Amino acid sequence: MGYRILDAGDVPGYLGERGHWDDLDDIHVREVSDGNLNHVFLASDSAGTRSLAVKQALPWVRVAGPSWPLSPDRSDAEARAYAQIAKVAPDKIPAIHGYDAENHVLVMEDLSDLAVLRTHLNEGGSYGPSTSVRIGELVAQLSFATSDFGMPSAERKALIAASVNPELCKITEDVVLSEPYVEHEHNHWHPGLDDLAAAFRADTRLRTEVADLRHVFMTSGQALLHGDLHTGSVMAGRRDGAELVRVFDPEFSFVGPIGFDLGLYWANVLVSEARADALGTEGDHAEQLRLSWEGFEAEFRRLWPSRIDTFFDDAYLERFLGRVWTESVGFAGTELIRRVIGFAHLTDLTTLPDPLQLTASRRSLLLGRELVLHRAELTDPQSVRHRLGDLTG
Ligand code: SR1
Ligand code: MG
Repeated sequence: MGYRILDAGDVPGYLGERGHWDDLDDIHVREVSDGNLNHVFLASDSAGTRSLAVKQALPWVRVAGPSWPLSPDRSDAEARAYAQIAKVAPDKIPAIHGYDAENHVLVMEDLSDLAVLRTHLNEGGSYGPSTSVRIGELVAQLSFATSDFGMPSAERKALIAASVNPELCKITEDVVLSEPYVEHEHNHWHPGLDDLAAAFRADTRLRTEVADLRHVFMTSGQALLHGDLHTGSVMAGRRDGAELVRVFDPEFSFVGPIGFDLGLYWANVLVSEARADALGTEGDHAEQLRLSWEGFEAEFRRLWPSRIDTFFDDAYLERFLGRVWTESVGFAGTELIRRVIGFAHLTDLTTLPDPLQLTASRRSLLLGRELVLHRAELTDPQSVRHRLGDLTG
């Protein structure tokens, strides 16, 4: 069924009709669409005292246009994910003021006083002292609450059924977890990477390991995920002197392997490290992997005694965390690889001038392969750091 696709001129009327805005003589709207899929508008009054963000899912991939159709029902997955996160980590997402399922529109808190983490890092900014810890905590809070440790069995089965997100999962299965390893029209890369792109396609060992991770992604229903937790899905900054971290855009959410969320974040901080290293910028981006893992692990361990099924004993927790760690390392590797030779490259790299772009891209690609192939041997953040150091030379 058709629905109303909004442009900036439609937003005041829309917000008025839906009861989100009273004085339609004092509203200014600008489009700030930035991600790959949707339209986003910011509405504010002239005094700057009131503002809202309006996000609408289009029936296609925004950056590709109608030639790549995509069901706008992904907004349901996003609204559902926000509702789940709001139960356990309301301080880590934007406030949601309304969801209009018919028109696939979310009306949310305007976070534009904060910065998109990727943009901030690209501009030479550093992480806040607790940015990555908060991200790790969020993953622990959401995943514990929606796992068999935190949710009664029947309720969880209902969550799994309600949260299936086949079209967006298929995008990930394709663009992250298979296309970079075969010939595909979505793939592209810096010409200086021709040798590595060809080598990756010919590497049967790499392909089998990626197949293993892909199958984990397809079959492991550990907990509700954000599903696309890269540094462009994080806003950070300060309000009233306090550090704030907000995660947004959970439209890829589904019940899957927890390591996918951690791994995506890690890959993106490692790319920001590659950029900083190429530019010779100060900062400890690589340390963010350790901080987010420690935030995750500490919060998961804190929640563990409250688990509802005590057949899962303390020894099982150790095994479980070990598995999440190893899968996170592997997924980080796949995300590094696809962001360099697959679809949806990162501005962290694409805005670098040559030869820095080539150096940083090459390093990210090689690190991605290391993480996929050697994830079982890389047993802690320090070992990942050492592997990174080996590649830096
Ligand atoms: C067609 S969507 C491409 C990418 O954009 C999203 O942000 C996800 O990362 C997806 O893989
Ligand atoms: Mg997104």
